[in-house]
Amino acid sequence: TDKNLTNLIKKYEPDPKWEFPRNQLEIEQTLGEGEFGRVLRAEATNINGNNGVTTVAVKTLKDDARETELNDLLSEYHLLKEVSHPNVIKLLGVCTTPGGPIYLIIEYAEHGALRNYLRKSRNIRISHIAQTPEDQEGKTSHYDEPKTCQITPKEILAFAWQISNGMAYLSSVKLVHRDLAARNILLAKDKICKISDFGLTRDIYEDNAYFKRSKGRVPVKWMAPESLQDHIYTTKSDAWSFGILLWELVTLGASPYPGIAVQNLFHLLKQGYRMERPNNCSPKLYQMMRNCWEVLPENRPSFQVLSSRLEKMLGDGV
Ligand code: ACK
Repeated sequence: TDKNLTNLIKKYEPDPKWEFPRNQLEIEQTLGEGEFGRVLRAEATNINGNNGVTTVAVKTLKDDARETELNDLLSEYHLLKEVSHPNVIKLLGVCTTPGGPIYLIIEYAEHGALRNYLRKSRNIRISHIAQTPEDQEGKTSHYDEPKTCQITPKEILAFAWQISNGMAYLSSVKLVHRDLAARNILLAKDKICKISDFGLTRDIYEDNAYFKRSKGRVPVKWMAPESLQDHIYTTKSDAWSFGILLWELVTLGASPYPGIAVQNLFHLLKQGYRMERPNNCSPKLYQMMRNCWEVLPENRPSFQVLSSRLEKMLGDGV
């Protein structure tokens, strides 16, 4: 239709406020790769009011990406332009002019994806040993070095609180994430959580959490029953996903509903089945998960309520 065409043209129109010269961007390495997308690390000179060189992350498409992936990347760009919160990933610039690949330049998160970080924290010793050069040379490794990367229960709560704060902000500006999961949270300097990959970018990256459908991959195990059944997405379906994210946090990045096939999940949820309390999870935090997994969306807590409860739990040390 005419309206769609107008929107499309608008999407491709360079915005001088955000446009960044490609020759001021020095690509250094690939951080991650999906089916059609790629995240690169780069050094940007004089970007977004920062004088000198800034390490940034660059989202781009692979050569075989289709029109839809391009659209998704541009959608994310236009969405990111409008948001600003310490717990939401920040847009720094964009390269959309002809004569080169499309680059979405976002802030660099030094600890990478939260899910990977949580999983790495489980066997920090092993990964540490494997990486020491002394190891390769056959010398003694830093075996007794303190586990500086170990995650404490308090940190888990702090992560949950930060993510909830970011989500409260997004819901206040009427944005529904639709793909809230630990793999889409980035961990920046000082262990600050940044919600990322929102908009329609969810089918860019390969992940077996997604169930193939005509519209791409669907993160079934993070989805509320009403999203699975009627494709309804609201801040309350985001709250359901947040409950799953809490479970990912306490299990240090485990895959939800272990042993359950995605095909059976909807039926089980309808029957009232829910994941049980993980061993190391406090009853209070588990109660929060269960509140998020209420079958009726209106019975789930808002992110404002979740934030204040988490804040109180942080203060009480439970
Ligand atoms: O854990 P990671 O290294 O952190 O693996 C994923 C990978 O790219 C695919 O998403 C990394 N990544 C994505 N965005 C950023 C970013 N803004 N800063 C740092 N790493 C990023 C992520």
